[in-house]
Amino acid sequence: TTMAARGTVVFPENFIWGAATASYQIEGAVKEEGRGQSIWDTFSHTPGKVFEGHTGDVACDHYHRYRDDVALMKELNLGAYRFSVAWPRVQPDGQGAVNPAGLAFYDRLVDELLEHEIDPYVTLYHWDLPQALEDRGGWTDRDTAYRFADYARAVYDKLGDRVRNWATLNEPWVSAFLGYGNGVHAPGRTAASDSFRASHHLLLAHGLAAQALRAQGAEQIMLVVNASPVMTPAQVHDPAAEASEADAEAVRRIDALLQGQFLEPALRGRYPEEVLRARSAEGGLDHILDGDLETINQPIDLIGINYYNPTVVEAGPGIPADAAWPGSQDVRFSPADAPTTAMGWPIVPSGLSRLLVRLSQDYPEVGLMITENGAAFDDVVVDGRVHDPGRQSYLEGHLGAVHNAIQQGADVRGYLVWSLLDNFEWAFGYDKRFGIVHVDYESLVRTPKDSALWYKQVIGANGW
Ligand code: GBH
Repeated sequence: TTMAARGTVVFPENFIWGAATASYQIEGAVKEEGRGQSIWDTFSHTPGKVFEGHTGDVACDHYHRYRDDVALMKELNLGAYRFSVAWPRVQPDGQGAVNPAGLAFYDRLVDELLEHEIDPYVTLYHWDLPQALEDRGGWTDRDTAYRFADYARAVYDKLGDRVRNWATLNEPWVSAFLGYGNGVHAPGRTAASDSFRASHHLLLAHGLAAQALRAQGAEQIMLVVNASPVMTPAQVHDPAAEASEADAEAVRRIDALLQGQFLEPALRGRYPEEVLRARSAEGGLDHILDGDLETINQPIDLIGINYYNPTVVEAGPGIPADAAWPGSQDVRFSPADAPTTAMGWPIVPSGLSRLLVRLSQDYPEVGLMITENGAAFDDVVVDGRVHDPGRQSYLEGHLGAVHNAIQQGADVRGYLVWSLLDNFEWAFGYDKRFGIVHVDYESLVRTPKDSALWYKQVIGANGW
């Protein structure tokens, strides 16, 4: 039963409330029921790549505990749950016959969610590429995009009768530029030209998969991006602060590389000028074939927004170019004047309002969905309770920012907190905890944190 909020922050009637996770970060069971190896298995088992050699071998053991986890979601009032499908469970080598046992897991999970009246949001790719495909070039190889569309079709064949919401890729910027640019993520390759090739082939994969999903009858299709408003240091607290022409140019260029590079091809069928220029300087444009932009530009219904913090830049020499940002040679990435989370990321809720208002203006034909927002903090565990005031205030601030954006006219349909559970935080292993539910990695016991109990109330009241 839903009670209207008594306070001032009341969300629209059909606002969707939920939480998100990703396969490699929570499932474990990496060798079970025919699952093939992914690039993250290889990477996490390579010494020196992940904090203290942590791997996803066991993670939260969600593969075996999904029933309890769904019950927990229900207890927390969640109306939606975003999870990802591990491609190597479905196709151990990334192509060819499907592995029925692997697909059956997601089949059971979807049924369990629906029985609890929780709407599933399926992400087809959250970074666990089959290693066999990486061995043939991974995302730098054009063929991977076609293999992805086949895989998307196979997953839809199994789940499409019950799943309405489909995301193709999670954060293609991260896959391309951390995976093939600075090498902080799997597969750990480090060439600017490879990162741009990967980025284009990821987009092609998105377009081909969106086409396939639509043809099979998918109701809502989305692309999920790590969107971040780009601004100068002065604009963090004053959006109207003047910027020099050089600073404004740095802002435009990073904005184009971060989100224009993905949203413009997907929604407008073109690459921003800044991106074409950077690509020309780093390996050329020969991997962009005639017709690709038409394929990439498929009608979609929603943009999924993963927001954590703003990106603060100014023009400036003297900072060595980060390999994650080819094309940013004369841009300085600056700290924001703001408190930070345990990741060292600045806490700037107003950045989320600004981002949502702008994206809704730029792309009025699609809705927006917050597919991830949340924070890592050092929680305090006492007598069976987990106190996380930092996370609760982060969530309250950012939900307030979402509400504010909606009042300014942004078409925001829902909010999924990252993350349901503490989990394998990629290169940081289990050292950083993003969950609203604490996981004891020895006993694997789950304990809702104070922030989860607060979130449950907010959902129940549709605000506060
Ligand atoms: C999301 O990505 C992921 O989807 C999720 O799996 C993950 O657990 C969660 O966030 C928390 O990290 O300028 O090169 O230093 C994170 C998005 C984008 C955040 C890049 C860090 C810094 C890039 N990330 N950003 S860089």
